[in-house]
Amino acid sequence: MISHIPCQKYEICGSECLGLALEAGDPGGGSEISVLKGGQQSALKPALHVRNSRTEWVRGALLAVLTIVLLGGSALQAGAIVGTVRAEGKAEAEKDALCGKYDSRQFKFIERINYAELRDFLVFIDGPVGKVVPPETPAQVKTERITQKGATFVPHVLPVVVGSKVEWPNNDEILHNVFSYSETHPFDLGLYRNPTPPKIVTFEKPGRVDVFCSIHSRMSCVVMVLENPFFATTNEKGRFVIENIPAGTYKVKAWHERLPSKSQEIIVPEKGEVKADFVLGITGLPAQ
Ligand SMILES: [Cu+2]
Repeated sequence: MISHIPCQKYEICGSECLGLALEAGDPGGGSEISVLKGGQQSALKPALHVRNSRTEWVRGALLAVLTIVLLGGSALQAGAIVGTVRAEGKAEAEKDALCGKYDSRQFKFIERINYAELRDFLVFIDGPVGKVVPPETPAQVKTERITQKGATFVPHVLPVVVGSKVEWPNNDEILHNVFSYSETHPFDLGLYRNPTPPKIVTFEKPGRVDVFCSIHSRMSCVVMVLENPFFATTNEKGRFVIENIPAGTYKVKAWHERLPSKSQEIIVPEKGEVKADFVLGITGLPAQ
């Protein structure tokens, strides 16, 4: 049932409002408004709002202009960096393999790096950018036991903004001892297994933090503590996207834990995206 109710009487609308049509007991959408009707409280839903049309039009136009300025303004000031990162080994190194040097029993089981399959690249803007607000929810580095490969930290590379908390749950039934002797943030969580209260480390200084387990040789990971939130890890195809970057000129760094980093100066536009591709390898190191 639809009825017209003067708004001022029910103190729902502003002074320009001429009336409010309310539909009682409508099971459809819309938030319910409780009003007193005939001395009883009824659950009513707004179905039609009648206002002074001229005032409404002016108010609507002003709101639209304000919305365009606010949204358009922020969109115009932020761009994105998109691109790829891959690694490349030294071409001469393949000669040994091609000439059968690895066929002997002595070298047969030695694992060589497949540069084409390297993962865990990180791309970030080097240096501070604006005010940093660390996330309230701690990031997590879990331990996951993989059959015949030993315990593993997941993810292997964790980028966080400075001031972030990181939880270190042990999901295995066996003991682990998570520690780092890095200059950036040395810590030792001691021996523990699940269930235990979450072990948490807060990273207050920017830099690289290599983390190990004192029991299992294969267990290692890297926490990269960064000075701004503009970073991204690459996907399985080596692609990355860093979005909502304030327009400006930045030093953008591509990083891998076992290769020298490479930087590019990138001009982020006020709108749209700019491309940046990186190839990392053993280059740029001093010859001995
Ligand atoms: Cu361990």
